[in-house]
Amino acid sequence: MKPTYHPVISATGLYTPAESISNAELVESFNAFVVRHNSANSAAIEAGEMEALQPSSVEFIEKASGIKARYVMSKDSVLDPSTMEPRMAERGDDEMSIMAEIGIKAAEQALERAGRDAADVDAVLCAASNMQRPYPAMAIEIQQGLGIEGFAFDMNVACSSATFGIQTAADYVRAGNAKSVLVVSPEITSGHLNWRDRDSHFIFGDVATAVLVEDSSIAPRPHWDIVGTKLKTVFSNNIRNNFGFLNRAAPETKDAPDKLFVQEGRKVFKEVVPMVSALILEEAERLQIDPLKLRRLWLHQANAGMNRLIAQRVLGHEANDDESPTVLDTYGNTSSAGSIIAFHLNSDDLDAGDEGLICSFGAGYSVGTVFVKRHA
Ligand code: CO8
Repeated sequence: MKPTYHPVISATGLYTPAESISNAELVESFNAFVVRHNSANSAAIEAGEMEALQPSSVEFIEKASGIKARYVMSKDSVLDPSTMEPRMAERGDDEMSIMAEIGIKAAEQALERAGRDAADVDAVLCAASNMQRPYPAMAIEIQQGLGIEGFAFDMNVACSSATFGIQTAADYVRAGNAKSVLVVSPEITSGHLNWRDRDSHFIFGDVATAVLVEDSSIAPRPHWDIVGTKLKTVFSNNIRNNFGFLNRAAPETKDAPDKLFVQEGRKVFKEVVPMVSALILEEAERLQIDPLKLRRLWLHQANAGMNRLIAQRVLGHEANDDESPTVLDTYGNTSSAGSIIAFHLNSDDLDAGDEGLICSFGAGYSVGTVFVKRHA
């Protein structure tokens, strides 16, 4: 008889950078940059040839997004008004790269929590918004750092990278091609955020997460059954970054705003909320899960208002913190890692049989749902 396999989440891991930036610190630095910029360009501004930059505000940031702070890998250079970007010393080819380093830290925690020896893992997926180089794959460096045999590759679906990674890992398990797969999401978003852009300078933070997806036959107890996964993409220019290897040498590339993260935040908000809620409800129906009975939602952490609306449409009432926990206030938007951090920090208290949903959404557009059930 053909064997059947059941993918589960055995454990998760989290790496949080040591340094955090509060909204007050961020706004002070941004506003110092605005004063410098406006005074350096005062003649052009007075002549009407250039618009004066406007200051940012802590109140706006908190009200519009729910973000109060974010962790970063390189605080001083991000806050210095003369740099306003992370400055991390380039490492030699014989040293471990920074994305691999933080990814490994998150992965080691997941392995430890699962009681799994790295040598027993079959594959590593590095699923993140940006890779620090095209090749060799970050995933293969992580694989080597952990001492894993088998195979590894990178995948990028922006904020949905981790959930797309979980489905990919689950599919390997279902097909019998792997029994233990690590999905690692090192998100150094500070490197592609435009810290000089008032509309978005407050959004992102750095972190790394790891999810160990395994066949139930080898999984530790308790674990999380993966009841069903669903992915969807619809092309949109509303979240975009044009930086790439084809324009790296162009003189206008440096400091060009379109070579960093840009978005039409309002349009994203309006278009993504219905798309995500509809996908969740359709998938719940297909899986014969009553959405009103979902014990907890671990949603992508981009905007508190967006999560409030999505949770309300799914659960049928305004969700409290227990039903839809937020990590946005302390971590900011950590791209694909957000829903995984929320799950990692807020899932141990659930009981056997409780059902919940990990859900991501973001650039592409891309949406990923992972319905899970606590297994004793
Ligand atoms: N301080 C004070 N005032 C401000 C500021 C500021 N910093 N910024 C804007 N304002 C002003 C504006 O000028 C505007 O003024 P007016 O009304 O006079 O024109 C007013 O505030 C309102 O501005 P907005 O319309 O922009 O404000 P919103 O209420 O729409 O809030 C948000 C802005 C928070 C960006 C909101 O639209 C939002 O969160 N939208 C959803 C965004 C989202 O989910 N994006 C997903 C992106 S993540 C992703 O997919 C991963 C991508 C890859 C990772 C990249 C890593 C860097």
